[in-house]
Amino acid sequence: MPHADPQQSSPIQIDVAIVGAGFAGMYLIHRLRGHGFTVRAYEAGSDVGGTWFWNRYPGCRVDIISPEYSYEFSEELQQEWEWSERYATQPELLRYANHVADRFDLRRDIQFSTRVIGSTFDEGSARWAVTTDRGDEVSAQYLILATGLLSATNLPPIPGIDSFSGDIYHTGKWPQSPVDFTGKRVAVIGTGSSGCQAIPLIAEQAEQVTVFQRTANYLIPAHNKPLAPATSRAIKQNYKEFRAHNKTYPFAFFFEAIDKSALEVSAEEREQAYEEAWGRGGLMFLGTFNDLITSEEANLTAQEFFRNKLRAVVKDPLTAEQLMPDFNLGCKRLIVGTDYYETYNRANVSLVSIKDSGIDEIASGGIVVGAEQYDCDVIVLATGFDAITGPIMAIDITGRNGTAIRDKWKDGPSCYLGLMPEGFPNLFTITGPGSPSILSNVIKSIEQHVDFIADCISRVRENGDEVVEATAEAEAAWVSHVDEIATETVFKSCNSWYLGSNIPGKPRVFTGYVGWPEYAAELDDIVKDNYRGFRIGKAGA
Ligand code: NA7
Repeated sequence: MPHADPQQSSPIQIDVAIVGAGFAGMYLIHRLRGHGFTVRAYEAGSDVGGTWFWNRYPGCRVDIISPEYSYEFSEELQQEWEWSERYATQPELLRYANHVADRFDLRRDIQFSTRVIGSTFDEGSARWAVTTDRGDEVSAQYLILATGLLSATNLPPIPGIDSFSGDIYHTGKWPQSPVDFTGKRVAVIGTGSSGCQAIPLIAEQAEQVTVFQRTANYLIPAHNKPLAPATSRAIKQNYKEFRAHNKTYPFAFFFEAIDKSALEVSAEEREQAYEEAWGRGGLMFLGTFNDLITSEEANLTAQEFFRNKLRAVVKDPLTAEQLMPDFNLGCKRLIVGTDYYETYNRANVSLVSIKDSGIDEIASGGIVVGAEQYDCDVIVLATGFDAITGPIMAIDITGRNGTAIRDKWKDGPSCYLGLMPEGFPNLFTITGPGSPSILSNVIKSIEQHVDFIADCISRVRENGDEVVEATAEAEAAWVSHVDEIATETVFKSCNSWYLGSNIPGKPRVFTGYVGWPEYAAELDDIVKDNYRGFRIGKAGA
């Protein structure tokens, strides 16, 4: 199989340059090699795994059931790998990534500890000139951004942060060796999924934990448990059907909604349905009724049930009130967690609501809110990510007519199908803005995009063409279609990283496509329609 030769003189000539060696980059290498393309991936980390390489904070787990959150491109792989728990931990997911890299001999086409810093499209040759922070110069026909949804960490610009005398860790860039909190006073800023997963475990070790919460979120119990061998065997006997079936659901994972409105049943029936969903746990809680994401009135019934659950767990009434979210359930991604609310019943854990005040500053010895300083030895920033577009905008990418992606997207990202921004020929984004990505089992979305791209560029090559690019009309129509669908849901009714509104100054644009099966059908139609919305031709034409 042809592969890129790193000994070649500069610039290295390859068919496809890939940015990132997480789950998307890894499958790209495998799939494109299979089509005879020369590929090379550039990865900032020192090994494979992407999100699961960097997020090593205590308690880090996936929120989709493990046998679903995995590749299906190789039957042998899915038969031989054994998941040990319902929701895999980060170490297990990283072992899986390493296993895949070894099994398919992926590392020979990955350059680690290398960050792509710039890329310019040459209109004459229709090739991308790619540069890295290690001085590499690469010429590639295609540039594929497998940069991940949650890889650019959000470091909040809190005044005085550099003057803190203790250690500061961001959950998304956690040290490779475990952090010992024994005897420490720990401040945690942020109560999204990362903070809520980490806090219970940090609290077990630390002397004291103070949690700084700007927005209370909804956490649904995971009810995590070992994956029974019989369950695993049953799935493996019919893996193909299991995968196909799960992709018929709106987010491409098993999500059986009761096909009734929350408003059409009696109060008793509703309560019972919520109890059962709570007992099952996980993201599926949002599917207890078929209109929780489309009707605010229906959503209110789920909120009320949730609040009662919370009051029953958290003993201190003021803390319980502060932990109550005040927006539609599911508007921000639900958190799937274990023992989070129970942790506030511990004597060494306290909650500081900074909803109205924010944090004034970080001093050398602690965190200052109003007139009060909360002393601490360690700060954990669980402050999330500049999602989806952050890692793309961090690269100096210049397309046709010298247009920079940073300029094109300054008022919000526009991208045809979440796969290709117009004006950037031969450049693809995996799970880019406007695709189901953030609202899906992302491994299914990755495989879908990689397969689409591999088939598309093979077709370009077979026809003797050199360029594929999105048309401006197709992109504009797609962007408004994505927004139209989102407007019919509760997803735009709060501030979330789905909308970019967690990052100061970022344009507020909904970046997900609601409805995986409809999106999949659209991609199929587009291919049948001879790549409708794309222009395919010769370089320079
Ligand atoms: P999230 O979900 O974006 O959570 C970040 C948290 O940090 C959230 O509570 C934020 O409050 C808070 N935050 C961010 N900036 C600040 C400042 N400046 N001051 C105080 N608090 C702040 O990121 P996660 O890493 O937890 O999870 C990301 C996804 O990973 C998650 O949805 C799962 O899909 C897996 P805010 O809500 O913005 O008011």
